[in-house]
Amino acid sequence: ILVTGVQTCALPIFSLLRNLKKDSEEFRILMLGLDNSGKTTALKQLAGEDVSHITPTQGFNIKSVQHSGFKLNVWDIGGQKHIRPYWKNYYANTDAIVYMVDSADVQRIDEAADELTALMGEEGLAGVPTLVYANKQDLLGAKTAAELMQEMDLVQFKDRWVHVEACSAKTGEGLEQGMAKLMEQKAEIGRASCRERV
Ligand code: G3D
Repeated sequence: ILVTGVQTCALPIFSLLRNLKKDSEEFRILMLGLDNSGKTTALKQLAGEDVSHITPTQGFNIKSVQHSGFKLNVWDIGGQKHIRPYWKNYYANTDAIVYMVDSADVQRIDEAADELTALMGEEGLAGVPTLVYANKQDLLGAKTAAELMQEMDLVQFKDRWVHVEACSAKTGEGLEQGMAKLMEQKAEIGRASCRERV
């Protein structure tokens, strides 16, 4: 049998993870990080979309995308002090924070850490599970996940689950593993709250 015209098409990561979440629920993620950390590249891998089709919110530079029951709001953190008060409008009902770090940009690790600490202090985001992507692992000199954990002092956040996953948004490696851990964590919280109610 001759099969023609078959295209191998990689499934977007959210499609693969769809079974890990309850069908009826929307899973709302805030993806943040310094400019150039790789958010747009990761977004493309996760949602499988051509990023040119993701419409930035006017004036805010916030990109939103919905896919397979996941909703992602993505923006650069750092600078933009005058519009920060408006960010709160996007915090509501956040299920998870994904924080992107350029592990190869050693000059800006402190800045990335400071911004994350400020974010973790936001009242509306208290206790929200946080996945930190140690991105750009394909680059020489990139800090490992363990190094970032230590240098960004990520163990200081006692009020929530924080996990660092090494990845390359460029190749896609590590992205799915990180998201799967986040979903498992969410499921675990769900089971625990069910047990409390019984
Ligand atoms: P941002 O949305 O956080 O600002 P982008 O970041 O996704 O626009 O990425 C910024 C630059 O980093 C892009 O390069 C992008 O290709 C690159 N990049 C993102 N992730 C990775 C990665 O895992 N490895 C490598 N090597 N590069 C990555 P350009 O040259 O287009 O500006």
